[in-house]
Amino acid sequence: MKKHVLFAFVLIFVLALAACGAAAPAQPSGPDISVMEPWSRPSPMTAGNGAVYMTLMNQGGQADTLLSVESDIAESVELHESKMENDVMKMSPIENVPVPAGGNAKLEPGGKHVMLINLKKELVPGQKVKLTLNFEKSGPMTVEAEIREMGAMSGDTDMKMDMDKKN
Ligand SMILES: [Cu+2]
Repeated sequence: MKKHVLFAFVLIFVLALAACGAAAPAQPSGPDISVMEPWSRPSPMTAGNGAVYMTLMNQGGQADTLLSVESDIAESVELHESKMENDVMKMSPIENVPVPAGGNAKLEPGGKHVMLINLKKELVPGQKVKLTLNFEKSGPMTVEAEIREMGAMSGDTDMKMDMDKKN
């Protein structure tokens, strides 16, 4: 009889623990990053280099920052931004890409992009480029960017529309 009572106590204890676990509050709301539609252009765009575009979405309650990108396909990978200067499109390296809480950051033609410097392999349409994105808070995230045929790009029209709006 005593053993039964003890067993009952242990059982209640275990059940209580399980209930606590289930009722524990969710993780504190940090950044919640998802990488939407990463894609690249076939090479050669500019000799030996390539560009990758994507949208970084943050559905979390805290901002995050894309600090760097790594890929085996190129000797080095940089974050760049293109800007029009005296009617000439120029691009320069940027430190990072901030992703606001509950917002997004767009990497797109004519704007910010991931620059693949000195490609080791050709970027062939239909194939994919593996990239590791390093975020300040979310840590590393691996994505595969689809290499899209030049003719099949809807991005170009969007870019022109965006640029018209700014003028
Ligand atoms: Cu660039």
